[in-house]
Amino acid sequence: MAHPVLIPILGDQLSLDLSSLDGMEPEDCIILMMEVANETEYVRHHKAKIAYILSAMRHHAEALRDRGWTVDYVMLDDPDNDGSFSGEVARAIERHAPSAIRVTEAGEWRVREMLEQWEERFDLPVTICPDTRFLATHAEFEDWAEGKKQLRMEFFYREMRRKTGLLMDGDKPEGDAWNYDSENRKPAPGGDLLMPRPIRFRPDDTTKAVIALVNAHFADHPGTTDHFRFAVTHEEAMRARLQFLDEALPNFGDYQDVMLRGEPFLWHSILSPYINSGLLDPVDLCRDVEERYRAGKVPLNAAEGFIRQIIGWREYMRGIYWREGPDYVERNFFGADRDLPGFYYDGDTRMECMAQAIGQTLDHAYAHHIQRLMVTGNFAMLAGIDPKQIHVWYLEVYADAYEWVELPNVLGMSQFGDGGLLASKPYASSGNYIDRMSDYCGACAYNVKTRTDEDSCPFNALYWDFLVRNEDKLSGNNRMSLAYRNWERKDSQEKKALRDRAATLLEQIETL
Ligand code: FAD
Ligand code: DLZ
Ligand code: SF4
Repeated sequence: MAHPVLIPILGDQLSLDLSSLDGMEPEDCIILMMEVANETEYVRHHKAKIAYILSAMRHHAEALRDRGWTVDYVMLDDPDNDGSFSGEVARAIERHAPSAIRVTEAGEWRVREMLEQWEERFDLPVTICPDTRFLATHAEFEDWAEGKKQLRMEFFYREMRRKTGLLMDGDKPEGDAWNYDSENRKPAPGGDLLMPRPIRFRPDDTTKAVIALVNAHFADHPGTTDHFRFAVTHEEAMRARLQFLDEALPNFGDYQDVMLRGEPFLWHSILSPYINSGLLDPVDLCRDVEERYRAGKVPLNAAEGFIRQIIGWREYMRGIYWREGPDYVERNFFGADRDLPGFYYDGDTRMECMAQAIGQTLDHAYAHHIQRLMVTGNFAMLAGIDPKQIHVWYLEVYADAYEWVELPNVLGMSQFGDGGLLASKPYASSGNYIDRMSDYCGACAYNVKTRTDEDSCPFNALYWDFLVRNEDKLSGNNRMSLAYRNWERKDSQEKKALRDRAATLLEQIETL
């Protein structure tokens, strides 16, 4: 092929209808896929996350070849591997003498800045195509956000409902309400409900080879590949999707916030790794969800709840990430600077909720939203952990974590590090919330009902201490006034006991 177009495809661009391929003919192009140390090591990704991405990349290369594309695939252990996207593009230019480069925009500022240098660096025309796997373009999000003091997801979500027509009844929302979240907070169910069991896909030879590679190269990274269960092909991801729609979706809404010991998956979809890396199309999935609602197979609160997570929260988080710029990661509203305790990396803590959430994370590179928000995220904020350190942890340990979605969820939503751009108040809570939504506290070494005893639940005293430490920053927030009034109602002895208990907990944080 004389002077083909070189099309680099990154590890989270595994969609067969990727924008960089649109309108191109296989006989004119070379696709370049690169396993590179820069990407596997810029944070210490969970072993199963790396294994998932590399195996999905290898299978995707085969799927593209089956469709007639020429794929130049660089393996991680290729002795000539340069270790970076730019270095590998440079080597590919030597191999193929391309006339131009076409690439779909990256999902991270770090990589976006790299792609933007290619034209000058390689002296070739470079087309950076918009990522059409998202509903809202950057310009649309900007237009929506323009001039608003607070960017509330709910209003953006309504725009996306109108744009897609999903769950719309003409101009009105289906059922006359936009949001059925108030129906989605049921506590933990009793034992008689049949729990869906997501398919565990058995590793094929490609995945087995990748797992061996990962364990050889990244032994010091968190997590394990022992429980590897991910789909790694488009077909497998479709099977996982079908199983979710059939078995878990009908109860998704009701038990969305529930946490149960030894049950990492509950009624969640576990589809985020596939959606974020391109194996599944998000809007297509939402259309299937709507269809099931219209066929009477799924209640409205479940269908609306699920669709809101995807066309609402997911799109909104992406909009915030790009709008706030590369310095968003530096924000630290509370000036929190405590180091992340070691138990985030081994799950070795007597706090049952933390041990469960972290333990399943290390096993499966997965925890559901409420575990991320109200357990590990809540604890970090209450304890005053440096938001950058907790951001890196989330980016490392979850198979679905790419900075465009992880950072606004962690820094904005869970740590209130942006001072309320994204959330109207901090998601801070005592152990009471965790007790209501889970069966963790009954099995815990700490007592959720008390606050200042030696065995009192750490979340309780830390909650009040967090409020008092940050009073100057939060007391003006209307949504916090009840909490501050409750603090003021306490007598000075109780206040002192709570603050003393919190000081002891923070001193001993590594041993909690
Ligand atoms: P389900 O509960 O089945 O939800 C369905 C889908 O909705 C998900 O697959 C996902 O695509 C989407 N979704 C739901 N909530 C969100 C949200 N807040 N933001 C974006 N998409 C959402 N999600 C990621 O995809 N990557 C991350 O790195 C990530 N980090 C998070 C960190 C914190 C502190 C918090 C609180 C949330 C984070 N989330 C992240 C959002 C959410 O927790 C995960 O999307 C969800 O747990 C994935 O599991 P699931 O596929 O079973 O989701
Ligand atoms: C996360 C990740 C990892 C672990 N490894 C690779 C890789 O070897 N090659 C690759 O193309 N992509 C990888 N990725 C995903 C990239 O980090 C992601 O595509 C960029 O951050 C852009 O969002
Ligand atoms: Fe978590 Fe406190 Fe409940 Fe223990 S008692 S599980 S630390 S909330």
